[in-house]
Amino acid sequence: MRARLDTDGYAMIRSFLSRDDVDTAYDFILQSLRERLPLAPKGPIQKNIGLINRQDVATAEPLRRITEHKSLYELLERLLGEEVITTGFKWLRAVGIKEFTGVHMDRVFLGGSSRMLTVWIPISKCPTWCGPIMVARGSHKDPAYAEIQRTYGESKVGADGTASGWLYDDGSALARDLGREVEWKSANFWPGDILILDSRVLHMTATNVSEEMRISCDTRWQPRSDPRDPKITSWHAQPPDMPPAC
Ligand SMILES: O=C(O)CCC(=O)C(=O)O
Repeated sequence: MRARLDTDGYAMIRSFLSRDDVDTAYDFILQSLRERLPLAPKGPIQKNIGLINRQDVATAEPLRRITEHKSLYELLERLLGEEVITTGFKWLRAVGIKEFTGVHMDRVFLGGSSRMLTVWIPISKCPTWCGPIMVARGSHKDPAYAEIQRTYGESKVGADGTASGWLYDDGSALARDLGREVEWKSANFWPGDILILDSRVLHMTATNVSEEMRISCDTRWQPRSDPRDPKITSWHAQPPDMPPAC
């Protein structure tokens, strides 16, 4: 998996998290949204849902059970070779119809550790028509991207990554400016799958052309001993195992 991340800039693992836990988180999110928004009883179709501002939902127990699952700490620890921490803040997104995320790399949004990794967690079903992540394979280290890495990759952008800080809105602009094809990789994602991303790999999402919200959560991980981005005040380490009950 380390070799895969190094070569491609991403690695996907199918059915890594418990499907039941992810479905429970999905139901909890829907219920929380319904309390504030007049959603249709089935498959709500909306724009600007604003879930990214609901840290009360993003950090609630049903979400933390997946976004900070023990198995994720263990995986990241093995990938990074030492004890890891994750941001208390979670980028929980409900992406409405015709919405998408533009081309960007995570490094410009979150500085600190150069070894930071993202774990993207689809919470709703996310086949290609619901707007899953697309990764420009190898863009974190391929010399063809050196200029972008030197300029955009070294910049710091402010906000939350819902629109500002994108290199392009339109993914085809990347190939045009590079003057060569971009190997965009994507997949149909299902609850339980995860995608790990290098902080320098360019990625975006497809447009959600379905009639349902695409719900997913981006989580960020780094070695505990590395510098931390001061924008994030709360970091979580793996809680110690509880002793078995008597
Ligand atoms: O889910 C999205 O719309 C964007 C996710 C993303 O770009 C990330 O996790 O870095």
